[in-house]
Amino acid sequence: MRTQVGIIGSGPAGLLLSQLLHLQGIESVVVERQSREYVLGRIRAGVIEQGAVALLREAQVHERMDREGQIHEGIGIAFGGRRHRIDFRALTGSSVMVYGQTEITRDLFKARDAMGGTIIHDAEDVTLHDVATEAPHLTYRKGDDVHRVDCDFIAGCDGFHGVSRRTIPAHVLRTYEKVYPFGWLGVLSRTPPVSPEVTYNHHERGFALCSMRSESLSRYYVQCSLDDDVGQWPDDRFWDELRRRLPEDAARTLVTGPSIEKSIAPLRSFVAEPMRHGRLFLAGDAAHIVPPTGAKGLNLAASDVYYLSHALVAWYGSGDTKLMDAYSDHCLRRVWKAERFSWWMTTLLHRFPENGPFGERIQLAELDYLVNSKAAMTALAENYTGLPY
Ligand code: RFL
Ligand code: PHB
Repeated sequence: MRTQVGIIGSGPAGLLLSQLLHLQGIESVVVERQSREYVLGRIRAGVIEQGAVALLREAQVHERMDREGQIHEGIGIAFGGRRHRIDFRALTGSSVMVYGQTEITRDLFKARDAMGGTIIHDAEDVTLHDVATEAPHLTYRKGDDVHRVDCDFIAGCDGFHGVSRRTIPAHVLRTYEKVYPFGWLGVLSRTPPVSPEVTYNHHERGFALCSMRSESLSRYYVQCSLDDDVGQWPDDRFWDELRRRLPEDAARTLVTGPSIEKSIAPLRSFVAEPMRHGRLFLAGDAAHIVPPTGAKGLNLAASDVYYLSHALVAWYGSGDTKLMDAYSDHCLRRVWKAERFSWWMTTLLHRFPENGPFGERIQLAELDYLVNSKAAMTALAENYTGLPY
């Protein structure tokens, strides 16, 4: 098989790239290791920045998002038993969209299917070849048959555990990493959210996040130990722990119910540089990971895809390599700022036992400063709603 751009991974990065390229007359083939059911079963991000919303509109997959997504003009930060509001609209004139990554992925699959896009699922042993030449190709196995896709470029959109980044020789790739000593236990439940806005809770027992997908679907997380396993967290224990970490009025009004999904995610900061090697371009989690505290992972995947789609459109349009040559630098400037913000939010809000009582007092002082300083709140609002592309 031959195509113009071979895309590895059908997460939001791969599907969005494929869709944007198609609308510009550039053909691609998406090769995915998992089944479609598996990809659509993953519950992940929920907060979409303005820039990503605009890109989803450009990709013509905005109809349901505009109908069902919620525009949020602020978030809550709770500590010391009180909730404080950061008013994005008043501070920056901006807002975010609350709409699940699962729904974005579903919308993108639907659009790709409607436009005749090729997405190959259950592709095993995906391997990249000759990426440093002008004729790269990839191979994959389905059952006993090995297939080959020849292309002009390969986009590695296969997430943190994918194969693309590992194809770049070790002497070319620099990696930067920070692993946090805790995880997030997440629960999705068909209950009305405790607050109409996403609320980040600092508590001496550990961090808790109250989020939502709709007026009747809640998403909650509690900081947990890396040794924990979901089996140790029956629903009752989860709700009790969450309640203990919320301000009293929220704890009192929290509506509980059976969990629909429950999972534990470790927290990590990671960046790989450069994001391009020859004709291979990394995008999204394949190149960088942020802890979810800043809600930046999916949004960074979208900004990478923005830069990559523009670079490919310029190359196919006029042979211009300027944007392609600048791809890694353009992405990384934005990536590192989101890395900083996500690290800062994580450091501010979680319990780090090794920091001791002094560290906890410093956190509380910073939180108190944050919610009483217009400058500090504006900086948070600017970063949370999304820095410009
Ligand atoms: P994905 O979504 O991981 O997709 C990669 C795809 O590649 C496939 N794949 C392969 N295919 C072929 N061959 C191989 N060898 C392959 N290896 C892997 C995988 O099956 C998969 O389908 O990466 P992408 O597209 O870069 O998208 C990134 C986002 O998914 C991620 O950054 C966000 O989910 C992070 N994130 C959040 N981001 C936000 O912007 N806002 C949030 O509120 C937010 N909350 C979260 C999050 C991530 C979380 N977890 C579980 C990691 C909350 C959580 C709990
Ligand atoms: C979510 O709704 O899943 C969510 C919201 C905000 C975050 C992380 C996850 O920072």
